[in-house]
Amino acid sequence: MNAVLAPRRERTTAEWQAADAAHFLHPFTDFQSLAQKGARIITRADNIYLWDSDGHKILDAMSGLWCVNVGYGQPALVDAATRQLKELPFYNAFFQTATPPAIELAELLSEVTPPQFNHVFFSGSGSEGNDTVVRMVRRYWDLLGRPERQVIISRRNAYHGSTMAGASLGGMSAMHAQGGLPIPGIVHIEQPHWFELGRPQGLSRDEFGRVAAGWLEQKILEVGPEKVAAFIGEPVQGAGGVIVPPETYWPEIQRICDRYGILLVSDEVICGFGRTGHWFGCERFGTRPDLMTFAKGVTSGYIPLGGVMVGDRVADVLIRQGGEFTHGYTYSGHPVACAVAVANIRLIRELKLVEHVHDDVGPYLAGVFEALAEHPLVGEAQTCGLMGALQLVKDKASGTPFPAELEVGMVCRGHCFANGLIMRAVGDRMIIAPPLVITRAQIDEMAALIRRCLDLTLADVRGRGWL
Ligand code: PXG
Repeated sequence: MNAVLAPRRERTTAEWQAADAAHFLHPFTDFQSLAQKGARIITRADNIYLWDSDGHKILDAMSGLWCVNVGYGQPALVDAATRQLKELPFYNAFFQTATPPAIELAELLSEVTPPQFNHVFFSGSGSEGNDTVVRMVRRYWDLLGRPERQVIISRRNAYHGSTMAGASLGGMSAMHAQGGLPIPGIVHIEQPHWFELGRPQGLSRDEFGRVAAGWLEQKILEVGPEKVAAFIGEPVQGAGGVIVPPETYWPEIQRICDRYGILLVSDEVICGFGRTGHWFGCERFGTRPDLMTFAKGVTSGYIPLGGVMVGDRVADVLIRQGGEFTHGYTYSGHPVACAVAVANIRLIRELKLVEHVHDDVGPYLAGVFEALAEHPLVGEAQTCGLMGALQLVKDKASGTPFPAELEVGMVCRGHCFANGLIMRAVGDRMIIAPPLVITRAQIDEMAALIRRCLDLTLADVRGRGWL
């Protein structure tokens, strides 16, 4: 047989783990501790379930990494990729060329995004998309003769990616501590996290939303309004722990951006493509962003693709006054990735997944989480569309957290893994974002697993004398 086409050699889990530890540096991983434990090897998937190399079935309540919106095993996406790979596996979009899938996707994206978006700049990932945002925002103000407008305001505990610009925009202190970040011209304000910041002060959610948005205005005045280029935020902070902001927050942020004429950038890498029960998170919260970063759900993660939707305000300046924008990636508009994205968006439409989340499973999940909020370990339960968070606390009545060093979230996550559920821990916040195709019956199945793992965590925490 042709060696290139030889089937993958079957190996035991231990063999995979040994080869993995010997050669593969994983992202966001303590290499030594992984080598000791051995990686979990995922070998196949279908719908909302994964199987590992020992044959265990796992309910994937994280959609891979917030991305498999249409669920695993959708033949339409596989066929789109196969067809495009055969017809034209690659050509670039530099030097005044284009390919049909990239043009089709650009057209389709302007249909499904809010009306101000009629242009797109493609990248290979969300991080690259946010690098493009930084370059484009500064280019915009340069072209308008305002080069001093350089500063981009973001938020603590935001996640905007892992490149130099993405990690700088993000507000993760552990990331800033490595590599001399943030890069110049990026500053942060506090996040709109009511449970952590508003509740202890006795503020209602709505009062706190206005206070938290006010921090943006304070920062603009501190930096000098003539120096501020843009504000960037995730509609709901995802990696930060599914922090659903108060309803008063985003309208006030929009008002402040308008007042000072600064660009509003919505990072929709997680919230886009139906996650919140709307096509995009900005529609859920009523903002009119000038730029919108996307990735993940655009292809349901079947193949890497990201980009930036460019609103008319910015596109008009870039196109009419622009000249060459000296920026782009080899894979900007990759034909196979774009063909998969086109199929994915058509499938989201055909299956009416946005409506499914908005009218059916989103409200159903909210009810299920309300019930889980009764659990003695849960201090707060929040959902938005098909995202959910359970804040684990030591004392339910007062909302007192566990000491961080106990890592109670990790204890709970361990029980989830052992019980066939992938749910993430961000500190002591347990989070989920299941595929949008999930049914009510599957939500019940997930909720039963979550409840069992909360009970096991409670017993564990009591057993260790932490309660
Ligand atoms: N913006 C947001 C809002 C994201 O969530 C990125 C940008 C970067 O996208 P790329 O494609 O470059 O990874 C993300 C990515 C987690 C986790 O632990 C979340 C992400 C990535 C890795 C881990 O929740 N989000």
